[in-house]
Amino acid sequence: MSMKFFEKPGPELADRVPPGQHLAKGFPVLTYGSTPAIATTDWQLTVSGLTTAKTFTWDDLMAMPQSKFTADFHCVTTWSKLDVQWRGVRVTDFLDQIEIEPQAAHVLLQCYGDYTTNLALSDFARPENFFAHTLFGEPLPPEHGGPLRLVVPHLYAWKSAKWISGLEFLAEMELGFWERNGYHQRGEPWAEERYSMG
Ligand SMILES: Nc1nc2c(c(=O)[nH]1)N[C@H]1C(S)=C(S)[C@@H](COP(=O)(O)O)O[C@H]1N2
Ligand SMILES: [Mo]
Repeated sequence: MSMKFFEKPGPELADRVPPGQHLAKGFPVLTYGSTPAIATTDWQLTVSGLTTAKTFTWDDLMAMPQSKFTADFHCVTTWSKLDVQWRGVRVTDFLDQIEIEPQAAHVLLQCYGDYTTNLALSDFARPENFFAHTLFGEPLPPEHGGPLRLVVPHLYAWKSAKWISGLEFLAEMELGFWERNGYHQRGEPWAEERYSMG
């Protein structure tokens, strides 16, 4: 039996698929290292840096406004998945719960399992970004970042931190794991910001 994992997008989808990307079959898992196991009863999200330090529990998160999202997902290794359906908490609704100091211009995202990735605050604090706990109507599976991951649809998916555990607000940019290892600081797929030129 022949297996075909990637498809060239047809003309009707060409404007949805950034240059150099192919449509994935299914939803691949891409993790550096092992998959952490976190029960929602143990789960916490801490905000630190240029904000009042605060820790949120799962119940705190569930008490925030819940929204549905449909978003395209672009991994820098060249696969894309269109119309992924999620539910969770809009980043801007989450940010309504905290006070960020005016000098904050960047955020370093921290994860269970030690992965990090960085975003400009202007790329993070957008209404189309969200913390997801549900994928296609099911609790977000651990391998896709459950119980909670960030999704940042307008940037390559390495910015969509799985098993998110912390947000550190910073005045200056601090590079995350892949950004320190040669990936682009921003990662905009339509501009093919894959690797850093530095
Ligand atoms: N904590 C953590 N988040 C992560 C990663 C990771 O290795 N660890 N991989 C990133 C990369 S490179 C991609 S493409 C997406 C993959 O998400 P998926 O496994 O749900 O497809 O998660 C991103 N978030
Ligand atoms: Mo990726």
